[in-house]
Amino acid sequence: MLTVLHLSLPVCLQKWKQLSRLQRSLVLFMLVLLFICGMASYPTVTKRLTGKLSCIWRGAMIDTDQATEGTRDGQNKEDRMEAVRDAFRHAWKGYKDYSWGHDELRPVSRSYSEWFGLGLTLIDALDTMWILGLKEEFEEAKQWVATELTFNKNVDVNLFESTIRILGGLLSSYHLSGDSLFLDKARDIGSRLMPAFNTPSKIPYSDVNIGKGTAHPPRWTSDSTVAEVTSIQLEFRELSRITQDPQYQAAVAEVMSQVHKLDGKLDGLVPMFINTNSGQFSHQGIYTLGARADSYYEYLLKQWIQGGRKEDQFLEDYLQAIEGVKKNLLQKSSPNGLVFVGELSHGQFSPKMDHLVCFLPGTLALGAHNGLPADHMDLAKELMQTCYQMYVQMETGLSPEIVHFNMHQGSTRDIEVKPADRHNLLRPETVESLFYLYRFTKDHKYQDWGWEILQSFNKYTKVSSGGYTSINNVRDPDYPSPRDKMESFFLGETLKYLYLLFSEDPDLISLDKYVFNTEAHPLPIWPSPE
Ligand code: DMJ
Repeated sequence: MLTVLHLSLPVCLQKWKQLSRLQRSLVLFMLVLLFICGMASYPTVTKRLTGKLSCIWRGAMIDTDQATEGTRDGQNKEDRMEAVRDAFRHAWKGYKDYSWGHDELRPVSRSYSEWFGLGLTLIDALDTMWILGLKEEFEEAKQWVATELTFNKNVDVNLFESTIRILGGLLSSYHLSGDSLFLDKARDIGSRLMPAFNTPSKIPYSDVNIGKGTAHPPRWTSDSTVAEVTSIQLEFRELSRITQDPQYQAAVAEVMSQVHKLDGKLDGLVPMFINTNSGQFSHQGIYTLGARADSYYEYLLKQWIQGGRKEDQFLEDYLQAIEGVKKNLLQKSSPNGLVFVGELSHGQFSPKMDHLVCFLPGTLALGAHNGLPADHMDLAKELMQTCYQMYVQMETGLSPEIVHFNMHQGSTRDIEVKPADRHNLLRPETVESLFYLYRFTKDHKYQDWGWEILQSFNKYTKVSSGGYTSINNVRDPDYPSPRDKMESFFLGETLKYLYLLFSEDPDLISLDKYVFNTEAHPLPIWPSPE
C-alpha cells in the first residue's frame, strides 16, 4: 500500500499542476465538503474519536473494554473483598507512581494537584490500608509520615477538610495500629488548627494558616458553613480524651451549644451559613440535607454515640431534625413512588437531591441500631432504594452529583439530571449507607448493589496506567469524559466502605466499638467509667 502511494504521488502532482486555479479551488472545495458531510453523518464516530483522543493523554486512558479485566466474578464474598483490594492497589499504584507525597492524583495526565500540600491522599488512605490488610503499603506510607510529613508550613488549610481527613485519619491510624507516631502528628495538626476558634463569636473561621497560627474567613464573607463548624467535633473531642488536654473538646463543644440555642431553625433543620462575628445564622430560609448542612445531622447522632449515649442534647436535636425532615423535605416521586429528601427555599419545595444526601440511610440505620425508633429503619430502607436507583438508572451505572425527581402525575421517569449535574466525583455516600444497611439487616441485596457499583467504577473510571478518575458525564457510556482527578475520599471512604460491605465479619470495625467520622475514619466509642 505504501509503495503504491509512493509511486502514484508524482503522477498526481503533475496532474494537479495542469489544472487551472479555478479547477483546483473547485476540487479542494468538493473534498472539504465531502469530509464535513461524512463526519456529520457519523456523529458517534466523531464522538468516539474525540472521546478517545481526549482519553488518551500521554498514553493514559480509560479503556471501557478492558477496564473490567482483573475483576472477579463476585460469586463469593472473598472474591468481592479481593476485588476491592485489587481496586485499591490499582488506585495506589497511580498515586505512588505519579503523585507520591502530594495531595491528589491526576491519573490521566499522570501528575498531581496540590490543595494543602500535606499528602492528603496518603493520610486519608492509611487506615483503609490497615483494614484491607495491605501491610506493605501501610508500612511504606507510615515511613513517609515519619520522615516527610511536616505541618510547620506557611499554608492556608480549610479547618473542616483538614480535621476530617488529616486529624481524623491520624487518630484512627493511631487507634488501629497503636503506633504513637500517629498520635504525635494528630496532636501537632490539632493544636495548629486551634487559632480558627479565635473569633468574636467563637464560631470558627473556615481557614487557618498552620505555619503562622493565623485564621480568617473566605475573602468574600465573614460567614462559615454550618456543616463545617459542626462536623469537627468527633475528632477534637477524641483528641482531648486521648491527650488529656481539654482545650480541643471545649472549643468544639462551645460551637454545639451555641448552635443548639440559635433562632432560625425550622423544626430542627438548620440554615447553611453562620456568621463568625455575630454567631447568628445568615442567608436564612434554605433547608437541605445536602451540601453545607449534611454532616451537622450526622454528627449530632454520632457525638451522642461516641460519648456513650449520655449527652441528651445531641439526641434531642437529632430526633427533632429527623421529624423536621419528614415534615418538610420528604416526598415521593412519580411514577414509581421513590421516597426522596428534597430542599426548601423560602417556603418553596424543590425536588432536588444531592448525592451527598445518601449518607442519610446509613445514619438513620445506625440510630435505629442504637435504640432509636424503628420507623427510622423503615425510612433508611426506602431512601437506600432511592440512592441505588440514582445509580442504576444512569447509562454508566454511576450516580450524578445532583438529581431532580419528577412529582407530577403522568411523568414517564422518576429521575431527571440537568446537564451541569452529570458528574461523578467517586463519592462514597451510597456505598457507605449500603454498608450500614447490610451490617444491620444481613440482606444480601445490599451487597449485590454495592458489587454493581464497584463494577461500574471499574468500567468507567479506572485509568489503565493507575488510579481512578472522576468523570463529567454519567449519562454517556461511550464518553464519560474524565475530569483527571482522584479525590482522596475514594481511598479514604469509598473503597473502605465497599470492603466492609462485602465482609461478613461484624467485628471488622464493630459498630458497637467504633463510630466513623464523616470521612470514614473509625474512632473509638468511649468506654463508660468503671
Ligand atoms: C467527604 O469529604 C466527606 O464524606 C464529607 O462529609 C462530604 N464530602 C466528601 C465525600 O463526598
